[in-house]
Amino acid sequence: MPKIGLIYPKWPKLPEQTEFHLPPHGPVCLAATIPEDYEIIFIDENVEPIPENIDVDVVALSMMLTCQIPRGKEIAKHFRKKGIKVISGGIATMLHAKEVSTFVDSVFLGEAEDGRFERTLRDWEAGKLKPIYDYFRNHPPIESIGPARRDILKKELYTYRGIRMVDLVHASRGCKFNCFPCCTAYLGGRVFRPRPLDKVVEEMAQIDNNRLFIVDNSLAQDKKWLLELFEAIKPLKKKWISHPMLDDEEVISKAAEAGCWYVYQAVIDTSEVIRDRIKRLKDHGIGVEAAVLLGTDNQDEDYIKRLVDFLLEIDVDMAEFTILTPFPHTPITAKYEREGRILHKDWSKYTTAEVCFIPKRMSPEKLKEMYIYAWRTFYKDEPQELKMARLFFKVVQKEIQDGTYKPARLTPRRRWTHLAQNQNKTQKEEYGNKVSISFN
Ligand code: B12
Ligand code: SF4
Repeated sequence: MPKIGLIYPKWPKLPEQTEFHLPPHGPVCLAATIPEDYEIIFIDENVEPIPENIDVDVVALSMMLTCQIPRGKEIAKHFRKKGIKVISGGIATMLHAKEVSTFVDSVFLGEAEDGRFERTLRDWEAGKLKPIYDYFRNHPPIESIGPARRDILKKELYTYRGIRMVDLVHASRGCKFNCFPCCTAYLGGRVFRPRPLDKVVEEMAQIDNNRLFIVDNSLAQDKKWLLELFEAIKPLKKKWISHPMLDDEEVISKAAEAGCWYVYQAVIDTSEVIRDRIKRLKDHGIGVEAAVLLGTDNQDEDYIKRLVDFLLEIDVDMAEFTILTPFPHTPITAKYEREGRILHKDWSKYTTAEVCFIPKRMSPEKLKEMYIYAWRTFYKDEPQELKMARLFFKVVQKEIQDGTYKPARLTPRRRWTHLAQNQNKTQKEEYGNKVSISFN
């Protein structure tokens, strides 16, 4: 039986954010497309080191973020030196296809379903692996997306304070919008592709976790479909979080009934529109984590201060501040390139915690200072852990109400102590010599 090493390279978390890890979704979906006659050895480097003696016949490298590229390159180099072929795929592979093709044996562009990755592996078995498998924007039929293979995850590694985090699932792919900082339009060609609802319900029902993250790009694309989705998943009594949702009274009310626990909501300004939108969500008992992008051309130092005051005023449950980053294939990058405002292409710094472009109304240093200011000021009176605990309490209350609450089974103390001790360490400090692959 061939052994495939499915590897998800480490990426730096936002240093200001409480560190926890969600199960990677791309790899578990990819795993569902790997033929049954393969043994899958899955390593998510964010939660465990690549074992020194890892024994695999072929490597599938899965990269979602630009900042995973440098580490992916090291990993590929390591395996290729041993004569093991490396096939790379995932969002960051598509965004950096040319560069990735210089350090792996084969780049796979696009989605893996409908037998596409299986055929790639059969080519490898026959010694006929091609340098490129190009399915970019040539999407497989949406019905071919099967349930993700969550059995490859070591569940005890995805906990926070001993409590299991959310499991990830998606009900649609693609996004019809084309927002300035986002590459989804490039990846998907602005096509919204909902999955058949019976398949979504079946997959959600199978997940042995009551708490889910519906990771669809946007739940604001099709009102009719949203209402059908919520109706279909309501009987499961799952509790879920999501990216932004359509600001519509009926949609929000049905989402709450269907178990919506909290949503990420982009907060771009201090307008009444945003204030009302957040109030609407909160009125329905839905928590709000504000996703706040810092460094847009309309922002100066005072604007950011006002934005933080506004978030405190409207009492969002949590806030995630990120620095606008010129990721490849986004509308904003095309503009900044034209204007000569990109500072560098050191992908390891494309984490959204670093300034990689010249802001319009501040120096890069000032923007970084304001980013730190935003995190510190927002969490000054009530630390992040406490706000997280409050949000968690919301889901517990909802579960108690509908009888789905199960007291948490804590992970073994030894493991938790290890995680707690290593919370803010870099991978090198944390894993040290336990990792066979050297860090340059
Ligand atoms: C879900 C998601 C997240 C989740 C990730 C959860 C997880 N553990 O997986 C969370 C919320 C944590 C997250 C965080 C961030 N995200 Co995000 N996220 C997404 C999102 C919406 C969907 C990704 C996804 O799961 N898709 C569904 C899966 C099934 O698709 P897939 O990964 O493409 O996998 C398929 C194929 O690619 C293929 N495949 C995958 N791997 C491999 C490997 C091989 C070998 C092969 C053959 C095939 C293959 O098989 C799969 C099935 O077909 C994307 C947008 C998008 N359109 O994709 C943004 C996206 C990836 N995120 C993005 C960003 C910027 C971020 C942040 C850095 C900033 C932010 N706040 O948004 C943060 C991280 C901050 C930090 N440093 O801590 C950017 C990436 C930009 C970049 N170039 O780096 C994206 C593209 C959105 C955007 N704004 O443009 N994100
Ligand atoms: S930011 Fe969200 S809504 Fe906008 S294009 Fe990207 S995925 Fe779609």
